[in-house]
This record gives sequence, C-alpha cells and structure tokens, in this order.
Amino acid sequence: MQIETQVIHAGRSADPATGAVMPPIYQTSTYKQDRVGQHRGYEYSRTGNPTRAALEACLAALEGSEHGLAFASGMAAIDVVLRLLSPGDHVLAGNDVYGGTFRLFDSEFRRYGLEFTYVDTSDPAQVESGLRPNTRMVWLETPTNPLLNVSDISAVARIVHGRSSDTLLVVDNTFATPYLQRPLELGADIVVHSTTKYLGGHSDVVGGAVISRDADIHTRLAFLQNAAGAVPGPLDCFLVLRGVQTLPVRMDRHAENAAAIADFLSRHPKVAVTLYPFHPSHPQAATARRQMRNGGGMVSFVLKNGAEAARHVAENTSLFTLAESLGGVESLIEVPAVMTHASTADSPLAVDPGLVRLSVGLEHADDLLSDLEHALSGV
Ligand code: P1T
Repeated sequence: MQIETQVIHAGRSADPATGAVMPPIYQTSTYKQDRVGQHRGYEYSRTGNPTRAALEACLAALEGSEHGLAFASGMAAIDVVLRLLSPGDHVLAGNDVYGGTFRLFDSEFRRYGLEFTYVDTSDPAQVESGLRPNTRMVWLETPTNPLLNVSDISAVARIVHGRSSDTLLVVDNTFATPYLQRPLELGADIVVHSTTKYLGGHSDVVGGAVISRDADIHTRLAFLQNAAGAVPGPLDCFLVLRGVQTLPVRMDRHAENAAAIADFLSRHPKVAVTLYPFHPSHPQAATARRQMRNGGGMVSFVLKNGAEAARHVAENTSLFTLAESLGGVESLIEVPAVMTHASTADSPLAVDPGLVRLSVGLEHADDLLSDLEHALSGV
C-alpha cells in the first residue's frame, strides 16, 4: 500500500464488538479476566490498550516496520531509547538537535554515566571520525531543529554499521514525518517522533513514538515502555490516529507554503540567511531532494539586525502565532535562542539569537507573506 492509503487504513479495522468505523477510545485502566491469569490480550492499560495498539500499528506501518510503540511525549520516547544503553556507553549526536533532547542528554543521562559528543552529522566524515570504540548509539535529527540541516541517512548508516554491528543509528524523524522520509528504509535502526507535531497535526495533543526495525530491540523497548510507564492515554492516541489520516495532504500544502515563504525571505533585504531544505541556497539541498519527498513545512531565517530584530518580527505578526511547537495547521513563529532552545545557551549547541523559526501552516500563502512583510517592515 502507498502511504496515502496506509494513513487511513493501517492499524485499523472496524471494531469487532460494534462495527464502529473509527477506533473506539478504550478509556479503561484495566480489563476483566475470564479466569485467573487468563485475559483477552489486555490486562492493564500501562501494559497495553486497544486504542494505543491501533496507533502503534499505524505508525509502525508508516515507517515500514511492524514494531511501533507510543509514548506520552516525544521526550518520553527519547528517554526510553536512551535506556537501551549502559553506563560507559558513548552516544555520538548531531550538534543541532532539539533543545530538550540536548537537555535530557546533557543534564540527565550524563549523570548516569553515558558519554555524549556532538558533531555536524550533515558531514559524514565528522560522524566517521567521531565514532569511538564504546559508541553504541548515533543520534541524528534530519532536518534538524532549528537550523534545518540535512544529514544523508544512508551514508551515515553505512559508516555506523560498517564500524560495528551493535551501534544503533537512531533518527528523530519529527520534522520530516514518514510521508517525506523513511529512515528505516535508508538503514536506520530506530525512528523516534514527537507525535505532538505533524503526525497529530492540530496542536491539540502531546505524544511520542518509537519505531524499530528489529524485533529484539522492540521487545526491550516494549519492556521499558511498561516498566517506566510513560504511556499516552487512549484519547491522545485517538487524536494522533485522527490527525495522521490527513498527513500526506497536509504535508504537501505545508511544503508548498513553506517553499513560497523561503523564496520570499531569501530575497528580502533585511534577511541575512534563509534556511529551507529544498531551497537552492541550502548547503545540503541535493541530499534533501534525494532523501525527502518535499522540503517540509519548517523555515528558519537569520535577521541582519540580530536578536532585537528577531524579537520584533516574532512579536509583530498577526497570523503567525508567537508560540513554541510546530506542525499544526496554524502558522507559528518563535525565537529559538530564548524559547525552544534556551537550554542550549552557553553550550556548544547555542543558537544564533537573531534566528527566527517558522512553522508554516495551511493558511493561504499570500496572507502569510503579507503578514511577514508587515512584521519585517518595522525592523
Ligand atoms: O515536545 P515533545 O512531544 O516531548 O517532543 C520533543 C521533541 C523531540 N524531537 C524534536 C525534533 C522536537 O522538535 C521535539 C519538540 N520540539 C518542540 C516543542 C519545538 O518547539 O521545537
């Protein structure tokens, strides 16, 4: 099946009890057992819930796997993946990852004896030279948050797996979604998502997911999902399942609008740099075009007048709402250095204070362009 069909049918079937076409929200913590220790597949909702199972099967299928797990947030998903490691293990991560990912790595997992180093993963040579004998995980975001750098997943997978078969390549596919890019098919071992973003698609739910290629890794992750317990509730699973059905049509429009905005910003006299994976000026545009179906809905840009100008633009749009997060139908604007990526301040991952990030929504492109033009005119 093509992904446009999968988003509507994968993981779903009419409810056997009632024929309900939409997955029921099984709002229950526990399940009646027929005999002591004999249940019908579900015993307790931290361990398993039918609405969650439908979402997990759907997301696994979208990433080309059979092994999906849903979590209470993207960070909960990332947390569980790191728990696969042991003290003394080294993680080689991208030097431009989501601020919350860096915060979890740097302030929490480092305390538990994991080592982290950060390189520019868009340059495969830096990945190669960054690997150590104890490297057990390579962590890629592509495109990255917030600079939209693109890493060549196949090239990195060849390097990582060429060196050691037990080093896991993890890709955070939140920005691209499986509609644009399928990391497992390109050689990754594990994909993580913040389903809060494009998969949910409507800014009304917080969630995460982990999809793995290997059944044994999935078994370990499922154990951790139950043992640590950061599971999503059934209503949240329903909302993500509902959002996912329109993922392809939304992503096409997000990308169409984002490309128009990137083009406008790249010609604007007050803008120093425009970052968009499919824009001809993007340093990895060729890799992006090979690896992704379209350029996605995120655009970042640096203002010539720095932090003050960034703040002015972010506070003077009317259609773009000043808010963290991304991937909803409505356009959002933010200043990463002091908002989503504030935790990277004073670290090697610190973000340019003049950078503005846009999550381009599904409004008419002309209205979005006028809104930006108006905000930029006051700089
Ligand atoms: O917010 P949460 O669902 O826990 O997901 C964390 C996360 C993981 N990975 C990436 C690439 C992300 O962008 C995020 C969350 N990002 C934002 C909230 C943001 O505004 O960038």
